[in-house]
Amino acid sequence: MAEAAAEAAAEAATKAAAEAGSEANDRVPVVLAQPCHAGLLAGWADGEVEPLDALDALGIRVVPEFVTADEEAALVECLEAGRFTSVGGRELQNLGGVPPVLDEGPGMVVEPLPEWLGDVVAALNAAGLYSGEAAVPNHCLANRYPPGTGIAPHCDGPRFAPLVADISLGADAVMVFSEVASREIVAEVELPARSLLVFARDAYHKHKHAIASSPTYEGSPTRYSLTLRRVKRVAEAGAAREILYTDEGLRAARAAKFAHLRLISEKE
Ligand SMILES: O=C(O)CCC(=O)C(=O)O
Repeated sequence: MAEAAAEAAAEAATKAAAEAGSEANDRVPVVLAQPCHAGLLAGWADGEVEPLDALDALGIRVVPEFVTADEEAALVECLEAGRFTSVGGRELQNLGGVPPVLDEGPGMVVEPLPEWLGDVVAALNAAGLYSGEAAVPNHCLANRYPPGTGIAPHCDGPRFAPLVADISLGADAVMVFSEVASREIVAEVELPARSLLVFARDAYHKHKHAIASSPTYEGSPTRYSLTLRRVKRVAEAGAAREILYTDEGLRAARAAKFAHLRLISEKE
């Protein structure tokens, strides 16, 4: 009897933990070709290479056709196999865990990124984007923008290592960067479908970024984006067990999830 109760409690804990974190989606890896991108971004994140232009000097670069049309379709299929949560207008999936909102607490309970995303991270690594483990992404926010939605100006802030890789899928968009202090728009960056945007340095620390609402004409394509970042504060294994398997931990994880969703919805 006690065993059955313990089993039921464990099952409930596992279910609640899954709801508190990202959605399981065990699609096979999407294999990326793009050998021409190998080494393309080596030293870029640290500002060690000569900037190509003013945008690059700010810490913003776009790599067109980072994925092929076939790879784009396969990635969208993987996303559509997962469950999106609606936040304001935009819809999202947290892959890799739910980033902590508050400064206190044990940090993100890390879940493995889905297998289908593995080659995307490998491709970013092969492009030379990451100079050390401290920047390698452990989290991916997948956004889906139904017609008429976008994301309001915001900074990604200190929760993440200051290096963002953002892959656009399905439709083009424009990302607007504005100075935090003056609110002056400094760049309107075209993000064609299949491109990779990377931003770091001043673009990360001193600027907000936003995506204007997507078009609403009949048949307008849905845009998706994969935003890959490193969550800095992660729970140690012991703390993670406590979060996942105690009532108090689960309550805290749920509260953190709602706080995270509230923070995100403020960007609408
Ligand atoms: O959709 C995008 O390309 C940007 C998403 C974004 O800014 C975010 O998720 O913080």
